[in-house]
Parts: sequence; structure tokens; C-alpha cells
Amino acid sequence: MTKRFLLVALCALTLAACGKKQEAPAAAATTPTAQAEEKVLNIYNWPDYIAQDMVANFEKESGIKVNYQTFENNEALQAKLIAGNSGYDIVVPGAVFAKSQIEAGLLRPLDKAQIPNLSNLDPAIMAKLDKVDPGNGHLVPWAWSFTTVGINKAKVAKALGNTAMPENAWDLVFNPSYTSKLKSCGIAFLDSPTEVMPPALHYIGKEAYSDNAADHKAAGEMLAKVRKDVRLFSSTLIDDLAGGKACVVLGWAGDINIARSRAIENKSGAEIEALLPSTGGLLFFDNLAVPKDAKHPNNAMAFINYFLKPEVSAALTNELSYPTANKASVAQVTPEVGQNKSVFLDEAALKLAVSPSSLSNASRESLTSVYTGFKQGK
Ligand code: SPD
Repeated sequence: MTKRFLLVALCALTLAACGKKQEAPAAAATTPTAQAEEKVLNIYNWPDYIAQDMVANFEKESGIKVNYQTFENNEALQAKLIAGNSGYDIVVPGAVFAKSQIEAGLLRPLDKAQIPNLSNLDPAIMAKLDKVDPGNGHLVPWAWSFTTVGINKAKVAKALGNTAMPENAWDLVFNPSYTSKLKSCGIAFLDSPTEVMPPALHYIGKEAYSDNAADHKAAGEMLAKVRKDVRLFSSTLIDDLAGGKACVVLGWAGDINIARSRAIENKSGAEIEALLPSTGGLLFFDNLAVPKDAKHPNNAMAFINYFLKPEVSAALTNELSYPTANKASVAQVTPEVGQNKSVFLDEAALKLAVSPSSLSNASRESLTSVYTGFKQGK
């Protein structure tokens, strides 16, 4: 997927709008037909990534009982899909992993006849997703956002003292001149090689999704210099930031905005902000997909169709600060969310932003090895 292509798609959207361990669900013994399929749907999604009433409303409307479980990173989902027989009927892989999952036959083609609301999707975004999923045969976009730096403004200002905020927000997590000061109030990183290494590569001027092991090593050398200042590798950055365990995070803009709302709800007084780095954030797209061995594929299609109702997609955006690709939902996005520049990026931020790209298995292995060394302080 090229940067240019995604940029055009996202501009269209913007203009319009502007680890818990879990048991796998029990699998049914046979693959049922549409008529015979039991009224059950097993969903595996990221945490804090669904509107509050969506499952209950779908259950009420469809009579299908939903079992909902969460995973914390693409690596965890990938392991489940490779192992097979996960018991899940819907999973939500990122675009960076989805291409290779489709090529490996891990995902089942969509039955588009059962999803008439596909017509609500933004054709520009679907055309771009076609690079990951030829013919848009396997994926329906769930939500998108970008990886960036989030801060608790007052704590960061205090920890920096006389030092001004950097022009490039990535300096707050990758430049020892800043991290050495910010460690006092807590620096937290996402805990995943494919979340931390691409921003690190981007920061040192390499391709964020470089396949070159020498680039990976160079990013590891940069990271080693800030390792002693990183307090947490975390899958709970929303709580860490809202609750005060961290004052700076390398995380997802959507989750940083959730932390911001939570701090306001809790009346904690913390002012939390998702920053727009001067060299750009890293865009990501997460997508609904059906594992090849799903036992309730027709129920999965029903859920996808339900999600694509304009009001259902809009509820996700309004509650969680994550835009969707549902063009028909844009009119129902609240002005507060629609005008937030760290939810819907403006043209300038979109131009700077880095688009996702598929990573080969070999690259993922190399990134994991460098990341593990970084975490272990080697
Ligand atoms: N609150 C959950 C957000 C899920 C984000 N997925 C991010 C994938 C980025 N590569």
C-alpha cells in the first residue's frame, strides 16, 4: 500500500468529516450451513475497541449470542491464526499482518451477498485496501488511527523544567536528552516489536517498514540509548496515562484520546494530549476478518453487516475516538470528535504520516530479535 494512495483515501475521509490470558471459545463439531448454524459468534478484538452497547444491541437484533475476547497485539493474533482451530469467527488483524495472512490462506473469503452494507464503505479507502487484500475479498476495515507520542502536559512540563518541548514529538521517547529528564515521571512503550520498531526506524530516517536487517540493527542501537529511561512496556497504556503511572507514552492516538476522556471523566485534572510529530505519525488500519476454520461464518457476516450500519460505526468513532472507513457514518460523528485533529488528521498531518506496509515473516523475525534485545537491555 503506497503512502500516496492512502493519503488520498484519508484526505477524502478527513474532508468529509472535516494481556489477559484467555481460554479459546469452544468450537462446534461441524461446519454448518446458513440454516443450521448455531446462534453463536466468537469475536477476538483489541481491548478498548468497541462501542459500549454494540454487542448487546447486535445480540438483541439478531438473536445471536456473542462471546467477546481480546488480544493485545498483532503477534498474539498471528500465533492463534497459525496454530488454527482458534474457535474465533471474527478477528481484527492490522493491515501490516493481513496481507501475509491472506496469502497463507488463514482467512476465509467474505460472502458479500450477506453484507449489503458494504456499500457504505468509502470506495477510496477500499481501493487502497485492495493492495493488501486483492478484490477486497477478505477484509472489512474496522477502524484506523496512528502511532504517536502521548503526554500528560503538566507532568511533562514539570519534568522538562527549563528545557522547551522539542519540535519533533518523537524526541520525547527516542532522544536521551529528553528521556533522561522524563524518566522521573514515567515513560511507557507499547509492548510489541511491530509497534515499537517501525517508529524507531522512522525516527532514524529509515523506511518504517524496512526489510533490511542492517536498518533494524541501527534502530536497535538508537533504542539502546534510551532503554534505561523506559519504565514500562505495557498493554494498558490508557490506564497508565490516565492513572499517572506514565507521563509519556509511545502509543496509538485513539487510545491516548481515550485516556484523555477518562481523565476528564475521573476529574483527575490531568490534561492528556496525543501529539502530531513534525516528521509524521505512523498510520494503521485494523480490519474485520473471518478465520478459515470459523464455525459460524454466516453469523460473522451478519455482525459485519450490522457494524456497517452508519449509526453503529459512528458510535464507535464517537465513543472511542477511532475513525472508521464507513463514509455513510460521517454525518453522525459529533463535532467534538470530528474536529479533533488527532482523530481526523488534517491535510498537512496526513501528508507527513507514514502509511502501513506489509512485513515479511523474515523481517518480523529480525525485528523481534532486535526488539527483544532492546527490552532485555542487551
Ligand atoms: N484500543 C485498541 C486499539 C487497537 C489498535 N490497533 C493498533 C494496530 C497498530 N499497528
